[in-house]
Amino acid sequence: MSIDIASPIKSIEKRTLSHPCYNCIAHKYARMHIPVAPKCNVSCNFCSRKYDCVNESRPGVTSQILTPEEARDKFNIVKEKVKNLTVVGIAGPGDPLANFEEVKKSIELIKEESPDITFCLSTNGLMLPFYADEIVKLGISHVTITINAVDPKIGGRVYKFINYLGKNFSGEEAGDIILNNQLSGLRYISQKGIISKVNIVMIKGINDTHVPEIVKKVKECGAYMTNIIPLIPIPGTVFENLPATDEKELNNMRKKCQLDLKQMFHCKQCRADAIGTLENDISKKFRNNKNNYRIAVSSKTGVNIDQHFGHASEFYIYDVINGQIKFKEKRNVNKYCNGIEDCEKQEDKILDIIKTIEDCNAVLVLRAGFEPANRLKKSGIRIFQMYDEINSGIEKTVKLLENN
Ligand code: CLF
Ligand code: SF4
Repeated sequence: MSIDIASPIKSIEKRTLSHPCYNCIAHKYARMHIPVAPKCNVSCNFCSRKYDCVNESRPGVTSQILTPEEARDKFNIVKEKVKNLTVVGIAGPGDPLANFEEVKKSIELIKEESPDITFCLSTNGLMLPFYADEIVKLGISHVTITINAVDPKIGGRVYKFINYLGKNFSGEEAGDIILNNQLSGLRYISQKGIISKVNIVMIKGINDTHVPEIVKKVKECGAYMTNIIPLIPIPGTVFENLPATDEKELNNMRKKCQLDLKQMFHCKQCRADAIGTLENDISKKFRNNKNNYRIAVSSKTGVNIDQHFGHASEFYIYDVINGQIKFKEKRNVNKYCNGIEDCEKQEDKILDIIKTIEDCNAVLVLRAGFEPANRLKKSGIRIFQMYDEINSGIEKTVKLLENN
């Protein structure tokens, strides 16, 4: 059975030949990522959700989220300027299948403008069996699935948790659920003629010796190639203290696995808004300077930034999306600063607070002690001490974050 991609236009073989990731000699062609997928349905132990999905992107990078209409408009601008553009990819900043409505709409809108363009998508695979038919119908010809283990026990060490059909799972149970869906999804789309690549994050002490087994298994399920990528530890994540994957060991592993299946050696771990050839990213030219941020505010009433960090029993969480400040929610925490007798427990309580706001880029407080400020910094959360009205404080903070 083969995929029906508005056929007379381009065969799947031609699309693969002009896809710069699937074919290393197609380096003269450009791809464009549209960052329309902010949410994720799993929590990988190497991921900080302040940034783009690390399963496909470079760690520590944040892309500006677009609506489907904005993605279409940006595509039209890029298409005009980048004549060698062959591929539109969706690789985050979260998981495309956790944002399927936005992904679907974006593809439909872009297809109306340019029916000949190749569509590519990268997912953690949890929801692949649910959306596989829609993916085929939309004419997405190339799909990447990140599979970091084919043993649920090992998978259970890679994910902090997965959110599956509204429920959180962790450990081996999570590893089992996601693996079943990844492999059945991979088998299904491969049978339908989609060309699939499997990304594997090589993590020392977790799955490094297991990588050849993953490659063999995904080959059996129909994968066209694998892309073994390095772990780059990010501060504030469970794997922050693991070593970065050694480049030599990585290349040796790729060479070893090449005997079983085609390997990618030229991946750039690019941004969720990357544009251009793999060698020359020109996304900066097409980006406005506004990034997206999540900011926690310590406030007594929700009007002013007027609460000491240690006295906060709740934080007001705001998202700044494309420069617009939006209130998201209130989050409760245990106070840690109850008096001198509680001092020995402070350590844990600071950790509780940090966990409550770990997905935030910054926290705004009236004052904070040296110890919590230090711990927040280590977790990658910037702390700003000020007395101000909340919106005004956030605006000032965003300026500081943009300039830094
Ligand atoms: Fe993008 Fe990924 Fe498609 Fe390529 S990237 S969704 S397959 S169009 Fe390419 Fe970038 Fe490596 Fe990805 S270099 S991170 S492999
Ligand atoms: Fe992060 Fe990507 Fe894993 Fe989601 S799938 S937790 S965005 S690395």
